[in-house]
Amino acid sequence: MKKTTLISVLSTLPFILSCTEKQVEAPAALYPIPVEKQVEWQKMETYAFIHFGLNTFNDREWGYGDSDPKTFNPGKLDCEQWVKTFVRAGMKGVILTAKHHDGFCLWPFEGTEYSVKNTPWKGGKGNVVKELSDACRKYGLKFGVYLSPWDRNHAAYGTPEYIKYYRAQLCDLLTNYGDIFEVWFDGANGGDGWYGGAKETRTIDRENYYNYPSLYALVDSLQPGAIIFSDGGPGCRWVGNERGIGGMTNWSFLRKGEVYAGYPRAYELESGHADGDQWTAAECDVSIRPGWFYHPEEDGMVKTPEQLLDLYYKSVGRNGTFLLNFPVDRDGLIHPVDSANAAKFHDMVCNDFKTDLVSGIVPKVSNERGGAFTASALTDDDYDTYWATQDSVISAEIEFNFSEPTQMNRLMLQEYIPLGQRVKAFSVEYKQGEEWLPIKTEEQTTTIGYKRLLRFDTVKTDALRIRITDARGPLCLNRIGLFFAE
Ligand code: FUL
Repeated sequence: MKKTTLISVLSTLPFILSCTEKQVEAPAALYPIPVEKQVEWQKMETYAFIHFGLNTFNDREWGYGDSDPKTFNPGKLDCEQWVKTFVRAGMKGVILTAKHHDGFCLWPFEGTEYSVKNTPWKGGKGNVVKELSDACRKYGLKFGVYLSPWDRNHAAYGTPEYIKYYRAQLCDLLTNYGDIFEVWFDGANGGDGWYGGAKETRTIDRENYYNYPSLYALVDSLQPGAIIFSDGGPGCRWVGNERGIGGMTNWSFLRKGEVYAGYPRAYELESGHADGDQWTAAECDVSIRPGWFYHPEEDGMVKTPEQLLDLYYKSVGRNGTFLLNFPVDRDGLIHPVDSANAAKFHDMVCNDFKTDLVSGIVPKVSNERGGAFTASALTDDDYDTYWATQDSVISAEIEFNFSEPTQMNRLMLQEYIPLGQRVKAFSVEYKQGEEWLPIKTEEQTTTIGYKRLLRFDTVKTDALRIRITDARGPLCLNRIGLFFAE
């Protein structure tokens, strides 16, 4: 070798060395991906809904818009009691029906007489939106509002004038009550109503009447941190049923611009659109009683802690959030049965996930990207560390071995969603002797997303493996937990 060649080889050595030492790059994001506030919203997992208003006092679900405001008189109203109930139930926020379809406002909105200001409650000086938002701040809960687009009281409903009124209400709510984490645009719209005494049926063009894009822009400008809920998002979507149940296959995507309020194929919302180009995860709403509003005859029909736990697995456990409604009663309180059941439900969740059998255990994986993206990230407590495969690898096995036969019946899987949702199919097996047998579960093991929880028949085994068999791209999982719920 000539001397000059040797010198040039030697001079490139440091470069070659620094290349091999170079940090392994993270997998590229796989679109669509959530914005940061959507990830934070999904981490809330469970939050409460409140339906309260004139309907409460008139035994209605959908007030016609003509109930007398004088009937609204919650003698013991105490928003701190509501909020303490939610904190005790492990919930992270609450969304209030500031105005339901009957048009009655729980705050003294200037543009109408149909509000708390014309009720006997606190001599007309009360404001439920203020009291609840204050209580939320005091106890560390997030606060959100439901403002029904449909208004069966307003004389101008159906005309452009009503849209001005509606925007003014939204502005008021989003300006004067601190941070709002979610704004709820209900899908029920148009039909018969009192409408200032006209008592008629008014149909609107559901897709265009409200000019939703401009309403969403208004929300974004006033509350940039808020998630916008509607049947089709954009922030989060309705799950397509009011039973609180997400699809076993649940993509956090929708095809942009396709779903609107009253979308005829609502069943698609349970699973989302696998080929969607907009990140819009599912929110699973359900009431703790049959009705959304309080009816005394439903006092004996409150969902049991066991039923709520089942719904938790079918919502949060299927890549959704769980929005549980509490119908505040005529005293202005959450009924004791409802709060007791919600608290017990939370205890049951905590109990099911009390001891993570694989915490800190590093599983054996069939592929690893290297660098920071190692298998140890699967069982640490850091949300933002994750195991990833090499770019060309879209299936893998993850195996846990135990030093002695161990009982288990719950599995938790989490994909690192800031980089997208990827997994399409997986299976779970446990070892018996030399054989691998499938766990017995009623769940289809398809998507994972933010969180997937599997309940399966108890096994006692010294090894469990998860086989991810198909995905949209290289795998990125940040958490696996394994539990034994007694
Ligand atoms: C529906 C409404 O019509 C119900 O009254 C309730 O508010 C529920 C959450 O959404 O669309």
